Amino acid sequence: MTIDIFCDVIDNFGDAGVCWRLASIFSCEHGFPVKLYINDAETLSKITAGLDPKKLPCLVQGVEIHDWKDAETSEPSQVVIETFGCCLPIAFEHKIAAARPQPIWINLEYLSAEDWVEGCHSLPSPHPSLNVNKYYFFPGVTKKTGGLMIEKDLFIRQERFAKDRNKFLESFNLDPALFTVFVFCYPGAPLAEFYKALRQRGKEINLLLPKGAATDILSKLYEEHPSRNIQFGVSKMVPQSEFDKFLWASDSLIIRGEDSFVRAQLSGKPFIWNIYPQTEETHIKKLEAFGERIRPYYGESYQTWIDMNLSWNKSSRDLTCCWERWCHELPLMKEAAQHWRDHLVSLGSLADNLLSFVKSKI
Ligand code: TRH
Repeated sequence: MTIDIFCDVIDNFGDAGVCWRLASIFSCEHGFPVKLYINDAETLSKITAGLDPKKLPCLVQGVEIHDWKDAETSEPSQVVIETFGCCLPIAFEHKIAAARPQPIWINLEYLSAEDWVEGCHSLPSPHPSLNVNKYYFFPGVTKKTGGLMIEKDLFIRQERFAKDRNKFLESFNLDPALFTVFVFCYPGAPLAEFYKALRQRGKEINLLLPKGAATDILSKLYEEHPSRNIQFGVSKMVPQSEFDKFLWASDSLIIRGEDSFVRAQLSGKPFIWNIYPQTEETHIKKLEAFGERIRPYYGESYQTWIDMNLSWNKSSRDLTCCWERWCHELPLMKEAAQHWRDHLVSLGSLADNLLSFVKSKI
């Protein structure tokens, strides 16, 4: 099966991150020829080893990476995956409609745990002017959705990493015996409140941080109010294939957006989701909808989970008290996170689910 994936990078790393993960799975696990059309290869190159954004098209891990504009003069593959409703070039849409057999055209949507997703998943949407359907494919956390991207060797790699965990943390000058929190969040997160909570608690803690605006804020807070109980380990950006190591090495995770949020869930570690901010508090509705999905798995620790997550996403909340409860209930939370991970695995991998769907339409 030949596959095209279209990626419009809007901001940050999530758009490129989701597309690259999907492209890699199709290429490396299934051996399919994959073309990735992207409008910002520079961003992709920050999370992909071996990609020179100035030298396109190029082949990386079996994926042909093209500048978006190349699509205007290319023929569609058997499966065309538009991501996040990014709108394909008109000329390319015409070619999809005219091709025989017609390619299967998928729009891979954003992840949301809201109820309406189940009703819309896999529905066709007729093109307004061409004789072709586009199918909506929703990732999700329930049986009636497309599931999440899970590489076949993910848990084997996680298990193997366990013996390297201490060395990994030591490479950032962190003491592996300390409680370690990975912090990958937006600069608008309540970082001052978080830092205050860590100082007030007074227990020794490692913060593992990727370089970026949020880390700069935390570093500045540290300079202004140095605290001996807090150790910083700052990492440069690593290729996506290495990203999970941050999660596996940590005891609690603060993650954001979509892809790191998914990876955190699959790591089976307690996580706090700094959700991508939207207008009219839409993101809070999404956070609460997700909360309702995990509630049965979290049982007694659910209240702490949701209070903590709301604190990270609504600045008016008292974070110090939530953090105290979070640390206290960590063993319960860890057990819950693992049950939730098992549930996600039971849904099957999004790539497999998408292929089954495509086959049913051929
Ligand atoms: O970067 P994000 O905030 O991305 C987004 C975008 O804002 C996007 O517009 C929005 O649509 C989406 O979220 C919901 O967060 P996310 O999704 O977690 O993506 C980060 C990616 O970067 C993920 O694939 C992991 C990767 N990454 C690395 O590969 N190496 C690194 O060192 C780091 C820090 C991240």
